[in-house]
Amino acid sequence: MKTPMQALITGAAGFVGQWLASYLRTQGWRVLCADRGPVAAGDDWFSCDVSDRAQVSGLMRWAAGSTHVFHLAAVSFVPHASRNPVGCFEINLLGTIHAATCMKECLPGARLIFISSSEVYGPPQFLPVTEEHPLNPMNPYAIAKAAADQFCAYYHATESLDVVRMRPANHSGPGQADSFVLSNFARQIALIEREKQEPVLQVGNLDAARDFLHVQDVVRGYELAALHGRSGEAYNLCSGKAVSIREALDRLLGHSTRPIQIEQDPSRVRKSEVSEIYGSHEKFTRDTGWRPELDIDTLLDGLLSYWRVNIP
Ligand code: A2R
Repeated sequence: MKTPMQALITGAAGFVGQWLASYLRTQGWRVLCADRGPVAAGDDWFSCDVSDRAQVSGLMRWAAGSTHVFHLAAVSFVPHASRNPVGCFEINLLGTIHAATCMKECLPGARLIFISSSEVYGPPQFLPVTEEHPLNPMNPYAIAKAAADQFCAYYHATESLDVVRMRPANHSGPGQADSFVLSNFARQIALIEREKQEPVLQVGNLDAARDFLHVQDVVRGYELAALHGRSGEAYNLCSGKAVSIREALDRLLGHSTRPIQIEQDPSRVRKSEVSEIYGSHEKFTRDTGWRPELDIDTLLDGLLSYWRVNIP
């Protein structure tokens, strides 16, 4: 009988980590989970702060037999990273260096799937953004991800670490924190429908256009990267289309059961906002066959349904 793949997921208690663990299990993987802080009961969970090398080494030993490490643990929200750049670098950069170097020692031969970010490209010099686009990260989150991404490439070249670097575009879906824009809008609509918020929706910059993916397409992509990605390569994971925040909001409002006004909140407008960005997933599609399957309406419907049942 074929030995099942064994995945170790760091950041497994987070938004994408939970989706990834469930998806991999449905695909027949054995899944081991790690996150910081107290862990869920069960022998498949391990508590580990990735900024502490001794803890990461302990994690890799605990996860003996893993064929793949999906490294998701990170400060994932850009404004939090900007408020605490030291913490961001300790987790997003050092945490990745610890994962890569400890894997070489404790899980030789295993593949690292490092979750980088499309933020590493910065303001686009051309569209769609391909993997050849220069890295020009513009905030501490993106700078730390870019450095970690480059460290993985270096460690592949010098130490033959089997690593695939994923650069996902914005992604969302049920369960995402409401600090992220689409989840935030959907939650506000659900609150308004329950009359727990005045019928006024607070927004930031609506003119920005972004490349959005459904989290289910993302985790399917991560599995394909694990199985078919070429070692050492970086891959964009994106829809290939830009949707303006205004359009996404209009579509969400179209599903609302109440009339809602829009109000701009200056504190929600991000500085040096890139007006439009979208990527090319051609390289990843060529190497793995992945294509996005869930459109923006499916994503928005899922968010609204989620918040309608998950606000207290
Ligand atoms: O911040 P917490 O306590 O919610 O925990 C987060 C965890 N994490 C850590 N785990 C181990 N050691 C650390 N020092 C550490 N710092 C944070 O990583 C959380 O449970 C997880 C990240 O999940 P989310 O914040 O929900 O992010 P999401 O959207 O699942 O993104 C996954 C990956 C990240 O690398 C993003 O930068 C990338 O996809 O877009």
